[in-house]
Amino acid sequence: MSACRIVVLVSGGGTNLQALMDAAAGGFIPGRVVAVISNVPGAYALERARRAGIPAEVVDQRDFPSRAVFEAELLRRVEAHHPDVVALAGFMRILGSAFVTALRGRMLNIHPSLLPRFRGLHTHRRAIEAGAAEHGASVHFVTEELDGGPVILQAAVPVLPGDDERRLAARVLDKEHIIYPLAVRWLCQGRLEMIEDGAWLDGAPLERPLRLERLPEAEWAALARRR
Ligand code: NHR
Ligand code: GAR
Repeated sequence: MSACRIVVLVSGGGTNLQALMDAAAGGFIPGRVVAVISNVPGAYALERARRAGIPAEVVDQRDFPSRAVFEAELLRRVEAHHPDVVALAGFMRILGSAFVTALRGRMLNIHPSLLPRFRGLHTHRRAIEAGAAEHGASVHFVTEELDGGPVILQAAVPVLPGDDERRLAARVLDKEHIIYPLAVRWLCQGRLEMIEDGAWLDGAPLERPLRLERLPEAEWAALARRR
């Protein structure tokens, strides 16, 4: 896929969106972000898209009578851009089966925990409360099961003495900005697939999620060449 078309769904600040746009603009991801769609009207991510000259759209759930009608419209708007990849980047609405089925194998999410630990919301607080020594982020294929799709790539950070939610979240976010562009690159390169309910890379099933810390030299070399 030489010019992979990427649609990014957002709800918030959009630092992961920024990482994806930068990675595509710099050639690390062989493709481009063709649209950014937010379910939250004032999201700063929309401003980031406009500054990059990328169409920014809002589909506000409050304008629709039900979740199903909202999702049908969101899907229509996503499909209008003919995406090869749909990236959830701080997207805060749970998506139903029609949406997920239509984009099966093409949709990724970045989740701020070492899945399968801490699915759902408030992951940093829950990691601190649980006394976890290690926390992190995961990129996974989106399936009907919330934060339950096959995990592709993870990065770990230590939980340090005196950490509060904000400090821990910032440490995790730095890793998100590395692993999300890398996973999107693989999907755009045609190296990453979801087969049945598993993630495959380079024609082999991932028996367990890859870890940034333990990636092969070639992947580190590609990361080092980024501008
Ligand atoms: N949809 C499906 N089907 N599967 C997944 O894996 C999804 C998904 C939609 C979003 C992101 C996820 C995360 O990374 C994500 C993964 C929102 C909630 C949530 O509870 C939970 C997990 C995630 C996103 N949302 C509330 C809802 O009722 C609203 C919360 C709010 O607006 O603040 O949709 O963490
Ligand atoms: C990120 O930490 C992302 O993993 C998380 O929200 C943050 C969004 O930051 N996602 C979720 O919690 C999804 N429920 P960003 O808008 O700056 O990319």
